[in-house]
Amino acid sequence: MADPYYITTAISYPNGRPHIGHAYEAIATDAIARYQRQLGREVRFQTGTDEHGLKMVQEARKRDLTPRALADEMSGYFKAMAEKLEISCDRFIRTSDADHYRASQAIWQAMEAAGDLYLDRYEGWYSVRDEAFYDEKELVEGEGGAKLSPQGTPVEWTAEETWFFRLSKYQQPLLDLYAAQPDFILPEARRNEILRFVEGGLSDLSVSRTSFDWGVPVPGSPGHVMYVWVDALTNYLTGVGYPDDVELYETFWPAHLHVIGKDIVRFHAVYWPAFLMSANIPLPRAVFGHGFLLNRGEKMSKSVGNVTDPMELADRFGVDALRYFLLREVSFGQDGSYSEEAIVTRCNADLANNLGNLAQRCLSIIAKACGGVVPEAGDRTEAEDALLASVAAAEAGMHDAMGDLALHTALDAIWSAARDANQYFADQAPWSVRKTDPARADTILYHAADAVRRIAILARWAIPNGADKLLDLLGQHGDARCFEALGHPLAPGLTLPAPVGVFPRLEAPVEA
Ligand code: ME8
Repeated sequence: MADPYYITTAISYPNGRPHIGHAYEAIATDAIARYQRQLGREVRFQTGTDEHGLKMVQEARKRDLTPRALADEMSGYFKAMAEKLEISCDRFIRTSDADHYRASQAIWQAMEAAGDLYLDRYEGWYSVRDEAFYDEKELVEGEGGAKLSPQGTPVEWTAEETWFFRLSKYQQPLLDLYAAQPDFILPEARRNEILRFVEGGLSDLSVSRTSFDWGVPVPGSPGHVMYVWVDALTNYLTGVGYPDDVELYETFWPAHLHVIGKDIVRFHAVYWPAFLMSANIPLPRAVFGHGFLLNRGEKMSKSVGNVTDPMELADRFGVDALRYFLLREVSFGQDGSYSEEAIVTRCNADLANNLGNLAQRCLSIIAKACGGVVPEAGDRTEAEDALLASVAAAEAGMHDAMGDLALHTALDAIWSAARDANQYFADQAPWSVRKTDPARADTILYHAADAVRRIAILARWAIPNGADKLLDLLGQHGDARCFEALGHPLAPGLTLPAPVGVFPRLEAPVEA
């Protein structure tokens, strides 16, 4: 396999259980990783947990646990979620892993060797919730005159001796980077925010802490642990063997895409490339800041009590339904809203009534009327030509959309062919044609089955379970599930297993 591709999610803070925003990011990134695999690329996909920092220390204290015990427990939930949601990661990294300490210390030493780290006293505002330092000018006023970060989180005054990173030195190199690589920050709106921020000037960044010890020790500086974002961002390098596994590193670094949420674009598009420039490490090709998921249009928060457990949704509606809904309904890059009713409506329309119904009807007739063997196709009529053209247009539309990371548009293109295939089947009515012209009925059944096969291959990166079940029912294995297989027709004469329903109808939630 050639053409390596490295993609990552952000790593989540395991200071609580995963919520649907975490699930969304993992699903979207997984969809892109699977798409790239179906193209035949050698993909490496990493996700995991970000376990150091003050936020973890404080939450552990509240629960009377050590930070490590808290991380062990909660990281387990994130791992279980990844498994349940069919997240096809090659590594689930924990920043408490030993090789991650090694990588973080190596990048630190490289930045130090470049003359970019110096010891000084830090005095300024810190938000534990964001694990971020803010300039006075960035703060906003909250209720009762309280000072809040631009994200609306509380800030506290901190004063301690820390190591500083010469971020100010990288203002111009960063602006040059954004100009030379307009696709470095995606989508465009996020790029503009970052441009404005960097053009406004960059202060040096405090990159170590002495007031707690839950972090990666700063090499040669007892009492200092690294600022959590220095080690967190380095996870992307750890996962490809930096600094020891040269072969893995050279195969996959620089990363093709870091998928993250819109609230942490600054860390990925400013700090991260600056650290890498300093350490003389090539930069990732792109950072995509997706939108936030809102519960019925409202921000999720523990106090409002509308934080949804993604595992419950997956149990209730099925993994494919949850994945399909999130990928189809949210414009990738923008905020999106979800509700149980919306999941039911969307999935019943597109999965149960459309693709699932077509597959079920077509395969049952093949089972009954053709002895479960894919029939021979006779001469094509205009109807078959139109169906084939619709599926070919879906394929082209999907690739175009995926080139722009417009996952929702890619699915829309595929489902336009699914609608056409359903219409074809209803119009051609093979069950009634069979009575007068069995050869023509065979042709219709063949083309309907081939359309299902093609649509399942096209949609497999989004709904891996259901698509694979359809492809099982169509006798398609292994390589026959990659996009390359779209270049070949379905083989007549293939004996198929007994058909079963693939996408169950979902029940609407009962009003409380
Ligand atoms: O930020 N909708 O961790 P995190 C969509 N550890 N995405 C959401 C979301 C929502 N409602 N809420 C959060 C961190 N996210 C750091 C990252 S990376 C080196 C370190 C996204 O657990 C969020 O934007 O707060 C981020 O990309 C990811 O979930 C983890 O968030």
